[in-house]
Amino acid sequence: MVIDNIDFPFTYNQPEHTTESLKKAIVYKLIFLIGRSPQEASQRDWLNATLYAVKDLVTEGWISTASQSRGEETRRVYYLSMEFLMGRTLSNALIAEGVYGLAKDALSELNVDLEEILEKEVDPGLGNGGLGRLAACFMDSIATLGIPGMGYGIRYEYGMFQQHIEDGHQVEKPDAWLEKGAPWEFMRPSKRFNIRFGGHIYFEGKKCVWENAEEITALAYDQMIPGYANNSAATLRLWSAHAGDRFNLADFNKGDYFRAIENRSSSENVSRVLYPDDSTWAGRELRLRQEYFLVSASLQDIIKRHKRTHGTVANLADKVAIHLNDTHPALAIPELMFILVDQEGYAWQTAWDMCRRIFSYTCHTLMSEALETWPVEMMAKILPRHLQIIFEINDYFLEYVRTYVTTDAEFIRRVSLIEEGDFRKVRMGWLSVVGSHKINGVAAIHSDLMVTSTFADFARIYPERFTNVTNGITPRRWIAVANPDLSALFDKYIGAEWRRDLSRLTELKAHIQDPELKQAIPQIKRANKVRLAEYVKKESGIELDPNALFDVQVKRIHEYKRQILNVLHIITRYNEMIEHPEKDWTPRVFILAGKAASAYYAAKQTINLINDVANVINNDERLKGRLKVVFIPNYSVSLAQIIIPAADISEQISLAGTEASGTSNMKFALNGALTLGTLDGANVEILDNVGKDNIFIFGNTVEQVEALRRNGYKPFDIYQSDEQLRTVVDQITAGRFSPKDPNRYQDLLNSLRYHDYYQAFADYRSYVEAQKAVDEKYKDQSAWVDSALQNIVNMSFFSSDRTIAEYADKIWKIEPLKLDYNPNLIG
Ligand code: CRA
Repeated sequence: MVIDNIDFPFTYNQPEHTTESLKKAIVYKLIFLIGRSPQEASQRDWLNATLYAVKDLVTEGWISTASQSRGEETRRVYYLSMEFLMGRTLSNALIAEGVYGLAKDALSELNVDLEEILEKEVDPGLGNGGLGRLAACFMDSIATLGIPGMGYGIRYEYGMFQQHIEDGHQVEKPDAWLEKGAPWEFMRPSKRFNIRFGGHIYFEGKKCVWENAEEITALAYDQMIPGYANNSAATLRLWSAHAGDRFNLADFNKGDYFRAIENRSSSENVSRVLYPDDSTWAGRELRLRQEYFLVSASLQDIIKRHKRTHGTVANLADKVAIHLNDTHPALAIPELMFILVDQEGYAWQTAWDMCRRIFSYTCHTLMSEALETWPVEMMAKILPRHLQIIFEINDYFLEYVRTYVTTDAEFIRRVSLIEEGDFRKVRMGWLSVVGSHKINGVAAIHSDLMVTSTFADFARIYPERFTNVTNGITPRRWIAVANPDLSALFDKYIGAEWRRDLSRLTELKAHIQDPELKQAIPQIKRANKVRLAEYVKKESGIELDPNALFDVQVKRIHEYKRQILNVLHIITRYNEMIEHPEKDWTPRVFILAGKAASAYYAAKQTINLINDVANVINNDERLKGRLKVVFIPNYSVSLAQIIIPAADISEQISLAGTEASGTSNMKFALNGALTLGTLDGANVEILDNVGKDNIFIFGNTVEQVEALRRNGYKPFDIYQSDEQLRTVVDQITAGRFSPKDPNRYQDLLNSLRYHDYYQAFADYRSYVEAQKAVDEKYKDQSAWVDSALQNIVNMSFFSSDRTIAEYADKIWKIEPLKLDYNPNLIG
């Protein structure tokens, strides 16, 4: 390997790699980095030694890509996100580097089982759900396509809590993921930036001075995201808060050593823990500090990097694109204004033009409770200069609206960046739109709704800014890593290229009638069900029949996702089975998993109900094992990798108009599950791609949902008129599933009977009918396999490589680097 004209004598150049060389590398790491002999090494030691050895392989390509993109002075994108849900590293890296088989053999010669040690790797939960996992898939695609760019996030000391189920309830335990060490990261002691909070501001002429601020240090930790088979890697830089060596000198000098140190730890709180809220907004001061911490550290770094290459910021907007993953990093807009105006001395208008060319923003939800607004008072206290800049942005913006759009006072009030009232608030969504040149939704239906609902006024002001980029998922993790048998089948028919070009899947269409292929699909599914059944047996003791239909809903627990509708149907089915035991019931296993935000009462009640219902059903011998319900605790990326490939049915049953996109729906379909879903989010595009005979669609459309809302929706009427539904609701009310605590679900049921904001009752009947259609179809296995295949071969569109190529082309205006794709590494 040659970097910067230095020829490295010791190289891991893959084509020369052998089992022997990998074995040596692993043992070398074990001895000299971990300090253990092979005789005394634990499974974790072997895992870490392997991780270090593979890290070396990735590092080579990482360093050369970085120097190539520096050399080419290319335009780059910086993806700012409060969440990155990366999942485990090792198996993905082994596949990217083309050495999975070699590593397996090398370890086996050392009497170590690769699959066993893979399971030992911690799964850092630095995200809540879809948004964080999407950011991870995007990093994978950025690396694979060779898009010059970087991700920026926070290195939370505690990620998403560990979920335990005790007596049916969710119990949260802290996730101290760093305690076991983080061999994959590089600490960057020299990459440190001061972050300021509070203090006060004053003007010296036109110049604003910000003084007496509290300061903490942001310290960088880098992770390499290996590109697939291209000898290249992208960087994810995560910031950690450090008090640095700043003590409170006054306390220290008074001899109050303890207080001086105590303050240090409170300033380090900024990166202590991820907020466990999904699609909702917490509104607490620490969160505002976290958001600013991410933004300020990242922007200082971006400017420094840019100056190092270009010597000036004058061309910043030509060379830099910054993407805001939802509004969480929206403070980047006033922060860049602060840098350009206060520090670099640019005129306001010049700085603002640069800002708008640089920023773009993805809106991930239309749920009103997720729209961030910060009290003006809080922002004044923590970020006085930024608040002032936001006011100024607002003045210019409203002047523009009055001049070019309308003078209607009501319109002006609605679009103002400041919400008036007793407590004035800064509207972060509005700020993101005003400061960006492009705003995108995450699925076609969501992007349409975005411009007719939340951002309707802004679509009138800036129609050209709004666009759609439908989400996607990486086929590397979601097929190559998660479903090795299906990967091997693809390889056999269409070669290995699908891993970097999912459109190749269409080539499978030519083989769709091949009896061998048709036979292999259910065999692979069955093997994956056996794998999941073994996990469930080990973790919870429940036996699952792999011949049953596996019906799966795994995602955050949220009212809009309507896990409750799933439960209502499960009980309906249970009642019918007890009433008609003689019928030819298709054996079913209902699998649910997901975390509830710790303060979300209704969601926690739902988990409790699922477990109570599971308990009754799983112990009812009259069912003869033909119905089982399992709630799998502590859903995570690594669990998803076991659960999704084992599903026959993918439940995507949110109320139409509420799930912006969903991404598990894509993972399931690509792994050959049939979707049972509403016309919501990306389900709509899945339907377009797979065709109506290969998906089960039910429920009201967005228009029908809105009409019901307008005309006064009365769930109680449905409860009264639908006998099966009434029976189910009355059973829960009477404590049929919680005999020791019969009133346990009163709140949940009252809310359903009298409000049912997410219209579960309205869709109940059509859902139950759709479930019957599922049973019927499953009886005809050949038709089922045909449909599963139609799902698989029609999923090309949902690759995150397509999504990222669209962002690069339409939004960021960035060309990929020309990387040497190495065909020897694939497979
Ligand atoms: N909760 C949406 O609800 C979407 C992902 C990724 C979400 C999902 O439907 O697939 O984003 N929204 O685009 C969100 O986090 C803040 O909003 C999600 O993950």
